[in-house]
Amino acid sequence: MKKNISIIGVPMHLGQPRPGTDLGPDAIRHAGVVDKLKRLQHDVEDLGNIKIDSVAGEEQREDNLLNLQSIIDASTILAEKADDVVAADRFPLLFGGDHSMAIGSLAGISKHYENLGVIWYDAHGDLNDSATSPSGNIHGMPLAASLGIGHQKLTNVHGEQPKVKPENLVIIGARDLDPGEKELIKERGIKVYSMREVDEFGMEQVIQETIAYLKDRTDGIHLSLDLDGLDPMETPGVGTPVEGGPSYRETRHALELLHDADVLTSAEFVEVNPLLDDKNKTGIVAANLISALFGETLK
Ligand code: HAR
Ligand code: MN
Ligand code: MN
Ligand code: MN
Repeated sequence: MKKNISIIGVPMHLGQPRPGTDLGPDAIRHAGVVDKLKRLQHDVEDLGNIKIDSVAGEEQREDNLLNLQSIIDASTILAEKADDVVAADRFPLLFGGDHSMAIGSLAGISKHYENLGVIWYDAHGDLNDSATSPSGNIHGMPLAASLGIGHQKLTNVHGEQPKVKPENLVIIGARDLDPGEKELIKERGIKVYSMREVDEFGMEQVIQETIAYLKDRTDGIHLSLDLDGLDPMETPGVGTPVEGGPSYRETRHALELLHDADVLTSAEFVEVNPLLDDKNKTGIVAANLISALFGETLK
């Protein structure tokens, strides 16, 4: 199916302390993704990168939250942009940038859905708040914030309501959850396919079950794919690698299945850090995964 895709680059780096994720969107572009999508017959517009402050000098930290105010400012701008893209009936495709950007993307996109489904493909749960976070890094908190949990400034971006309901969420590939995140998952009944389950059932079944689960209860589905969800042997350009993840092949197959089901209404590819990468391996993997999601087949 031909899609009208609007790319938004989000050079977000404020959600964690390592420099380089601000270069992520351009690293994905340099892997040729726009041409690939055009060759697949999609209508593609690249809106460029949103403007994000570089924090010079003293680190801002408030209530165990690194760069809180700068992240709110960037998230507000991103939410408006993403909202506009959905309002124009186009498919938002976001390139990141650290995962704190999902606060803004989900806030903007969810405005248009009563029950937005979310597939969170990640080694991490990103379900911390300032009390449970071991780091104070907001890239470990976007999913909690989107559920309405955490600092009010984070949960109130682009509207006070929770952006996502816990029953509309599926986490895939988790293998590094903090104690508070595990508690929250139990308490809210969040569906998680940890690596244990991915290994046990296989990616094919995990994705088919995910689609079946979300299809009936949601009116749109957003994919948030953290490149650290994959095994770091294949995506070394990430700030918080965790061994024992799914391969590029398994992940690519997951995205091929999502393409065939034609259920996604928005997507983001995040945590690409070219300064930690090896010859843009991670940017290239991201571009290839995006191509698979939009119908490229390897035959
Ligand atoms: N759970 C840890 C924390 O909150 C590490 C989070 C790492 N986050 C990301 N996004 N890379 O998934 O600090
Ligand atoms: Mn460039
Ligand atoms: Mn993440
Ligand atoms: Mn992660």
